[in-house]
Amino acid sequence: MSSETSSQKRKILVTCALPYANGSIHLGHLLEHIQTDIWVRFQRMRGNEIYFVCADDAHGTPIMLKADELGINPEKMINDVREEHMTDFADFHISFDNYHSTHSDENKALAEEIYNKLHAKGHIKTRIISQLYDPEKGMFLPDRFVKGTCPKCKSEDQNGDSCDNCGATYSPTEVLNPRSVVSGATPVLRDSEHYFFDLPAFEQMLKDWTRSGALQEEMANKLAEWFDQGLRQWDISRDAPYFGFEIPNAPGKYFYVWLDAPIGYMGSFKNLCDKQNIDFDEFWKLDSDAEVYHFIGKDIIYFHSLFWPAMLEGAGYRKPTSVYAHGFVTVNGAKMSKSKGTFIKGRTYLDHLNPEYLRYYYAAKLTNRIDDLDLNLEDFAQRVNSDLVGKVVNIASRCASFITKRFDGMLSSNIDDQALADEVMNAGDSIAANYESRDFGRGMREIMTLADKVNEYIAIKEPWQLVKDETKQQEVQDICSLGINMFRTLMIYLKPVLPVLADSTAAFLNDELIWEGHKTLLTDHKINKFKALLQRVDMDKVNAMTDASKDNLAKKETVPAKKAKKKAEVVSNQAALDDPLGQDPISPEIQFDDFAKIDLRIVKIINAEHVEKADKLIKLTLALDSSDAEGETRQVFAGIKSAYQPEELIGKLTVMVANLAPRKMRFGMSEGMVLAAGPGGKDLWILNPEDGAKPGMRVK
Ligand code: NOT
Ligand code: ZN
Repeated sequence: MSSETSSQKRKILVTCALPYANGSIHLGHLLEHIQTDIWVRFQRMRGNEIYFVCADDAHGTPIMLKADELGINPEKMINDVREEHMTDFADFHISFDNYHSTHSDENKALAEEIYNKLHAKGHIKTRIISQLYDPEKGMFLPDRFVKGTCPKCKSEDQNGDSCDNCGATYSPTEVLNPRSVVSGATPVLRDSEHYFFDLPAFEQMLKDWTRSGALQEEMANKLAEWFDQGLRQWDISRDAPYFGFEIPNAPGKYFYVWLDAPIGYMGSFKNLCDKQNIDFDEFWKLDSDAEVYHFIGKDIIYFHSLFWPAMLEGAGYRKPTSVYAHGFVTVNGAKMSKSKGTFIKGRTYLDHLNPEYLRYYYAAKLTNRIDDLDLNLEDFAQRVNSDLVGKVVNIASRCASFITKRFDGMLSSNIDDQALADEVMNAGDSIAANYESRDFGRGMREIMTLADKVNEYIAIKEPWQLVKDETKQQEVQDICSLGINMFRTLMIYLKPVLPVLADSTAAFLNDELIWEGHKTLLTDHKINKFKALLQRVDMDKVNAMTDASKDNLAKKETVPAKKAKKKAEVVSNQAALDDPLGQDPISPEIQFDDFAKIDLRIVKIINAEHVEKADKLIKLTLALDSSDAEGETRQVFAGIKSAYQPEELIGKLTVMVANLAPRKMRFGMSEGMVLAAGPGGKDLWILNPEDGAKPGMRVK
């Protein structure tokens, strides 16, 4: 797009997903906000006109009920939470131009306008649906607020939409002995008219958009699968009581939270435009030449790549230039866990550690793909210490004192090693390209390789030896001046990631570290006294942070918080189903008889395949009693893709539960369960076909 020499300034609007206004910011949210912020800061440094907006996502049933529990009105709650979110983000140096709320006048006006346009064009349909209703609380119940007995296996206390015991999925109206999670009352079926957005009408446009090349490859593939399954009309209304915006000309009906959430991007931008006299339409009109990007997590691709572009198209607005999805954060190889203290809130992190450590670590591990990112806390400390303290800042600390003590802070006018200087200065284009394409990890590696070279240069020249020789003083000044200059260039490259370190570097060097500065060197230039720029990561503080994350939950639990947690668990059950590796505490004790019922067999994996749309699952064909496909086989979906690729598994042995009742999963029948050992992530092992184990053997 833009090259370093082009004077064409781009107009860019960037958003990241809107956090819900009923919970704290945690390290998972921060991956996205840090990723986006680095990209935005880079674009700003390059002189582009860029606006970075976000907001709290303030509507919906969970927010309404949470405020209820706290005994405050939802407006008060969402204001408090928004304040908290803004402080957290500011402390991680997320440089929003505006942070608004979806519960705002701008958003209400835009949501109504977009809805009215869709309605006028015939894209809104209505039909009556039957839904469970809580007669005590006087409200319709979302699926996740119903519990009861599984209609298939009859196990009690299951979710309204799926069973943890047998894996069945069903509609909440099929649940036996249903009860409302909100009041405990028995729900009744009630009819209600709902409003639907006619998504299928936009199929061709969406297909064209998908093929336009603006989307990540994995995202385009997902979309292709959704097109194969057929698009369906989208239910955009909810009945009162609901915390949200009432639908025009439909008393008692409210916009579903996901209808006005993406419009919230526009609402926040509109609010900014009004404050700063920016032309909103320049960015959103149909033939706009501005660029619009949404950074999101992989769980909300459907909303951003189907509903949102279709709504914009139907209402006569331009579509996003692109939607960039990232994967989830795991900590120490597993899903963030409250019991292990790895469910870490942003605030808890800030209480113990410097936010720039996390910014760098995320940058160093980010790619432009939708892979999950593991925050391994040991590796985090080691990486930050070795790269930032040991490589980059080390250059300055090795050179600075000679310059200030012996040469009155003056950098030399000679360039001691032009080839080295050129190599570091010329890397700018390629580092810029990695920022532009969001391949931050690659960019960080490039910078660290240069830092290694500079350190090597200093080590070979040994200015601390030369300084002892009165005739070598000029050399010492030249070497250390080049060192300081190279440190400066590297800090220009790192500025989007480490804005605070860059600021203290700027003060030390009397230089602003603008992007174009990477092409020049400071000669005959006075610098200031060097002060320690960055502390090493102290593992004790990391441990204190995880300890505090455990405490957070154990100590402060009030009764409403416990109730809320119960609900959160209901909500997270589906996620747990998707993540069979989620690390749990020891399960309730069972009797020997229960154990004896489990038939464990050694089986041979005779086929293994990727499962479309399932990031963690592999479809296995297991031979039960012989090593080939002629005997009895079982098909099992196993969540071991973090550790193995399908092709590595064929021919290996594993232990399976052979008498587990078959479970219908989203992807097909699973006829058993395979066992693997390890903490999770890449560290997970199945058996190797050595040591005399044979398929069919019983495990004792
Ligand atoms: N609050 C949502 C979430 O998953 C994100 C909303 C993003 C805005 O945390 N929307 N769209 N489309
Ligand atoms: Zn069941």
